[in-house]
Amino acid sequence: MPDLRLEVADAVATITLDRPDALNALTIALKEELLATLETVAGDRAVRAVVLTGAGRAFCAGQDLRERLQPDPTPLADELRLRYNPIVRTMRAIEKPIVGAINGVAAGAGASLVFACDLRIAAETASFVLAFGRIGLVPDTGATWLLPRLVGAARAAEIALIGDAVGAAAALEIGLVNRVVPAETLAEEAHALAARLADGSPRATALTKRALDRSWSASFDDQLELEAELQGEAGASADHAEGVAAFIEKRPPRFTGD
Ligand code: T3D
Repeated sequence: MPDLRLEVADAVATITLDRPDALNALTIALKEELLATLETVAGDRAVRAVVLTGAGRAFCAGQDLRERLQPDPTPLADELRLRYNPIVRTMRAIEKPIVGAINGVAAGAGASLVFACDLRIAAETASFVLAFGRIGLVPDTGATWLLPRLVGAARAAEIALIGDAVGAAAALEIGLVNRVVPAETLAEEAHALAARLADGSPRATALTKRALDRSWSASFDDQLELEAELQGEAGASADHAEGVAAFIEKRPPRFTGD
């Protein structure tokens, strides 16, 4: 897989978009590799958390605009349905937390990939730009749904309609990212955060991710019922029994995901 790297260590899969000369812009090949890698990671019980990052000075500059100038490009709507939407759907459906490690600029669909992560940790040098308007396009790949939920309607409108880049410090202030760290320590800190998530009960983490996602379109009563259902499932797991035993025995739990 030439445009993407996958490394697994400490139950953390790190996926690195690896086209640094083009700021990791998304070609058809890279989108297909990313989706296939997410699916592989989803099915690998040895992986309990994921880090998504970029090689070089950018996280991802969105659609590769040079590729779109090739003869007979896929119509935009089809490209979204065929390749972009399945990526962000998989990111939200995958039963493992995804930490975005934003090492530089995230633009267009690159920003959408960031929004689709569960947690976001940014280098001080990171920035976010919904570059779509500058090229006469509409924010896509989930951006119009995810961004208002992350930062609120007013800020989302400003970011989407005006299109100015949001720097790392501002992104932290508006809740777009969870943490900002020096660029030199980003990879290490993202890995450490993902490793902490990987230490938790995989079942409980997966169900918590599902509950948080469902809350965005559920009524309070629906959510109460969902919590009861998911708690029934979590409560019947070996991980719950292990968590309680570890607490009583004053030792760290050893979760298996069962
Ligand atoms: O299929 C569909 O089209 C529908 C889906 C659309 C989803 C989208 O993502 S649409 C939005 C596409 N992305 C953009 O419009 C962003 C374009 N890039 C930029 O605005 C700027 O490059 C950045 C703000 C991201 C960074 O600026 P800067 O000054 O740090 O870097 P640069 O000099 O502009 O770029 C460095 C190189 O990367 C340069 O190549 P060169 O001249 O050194 O050979 C540049 O052409 C290349 N590059 C940057 N972005 C893209 C790209 N090449 C292809 N596609 C890109 N998106």
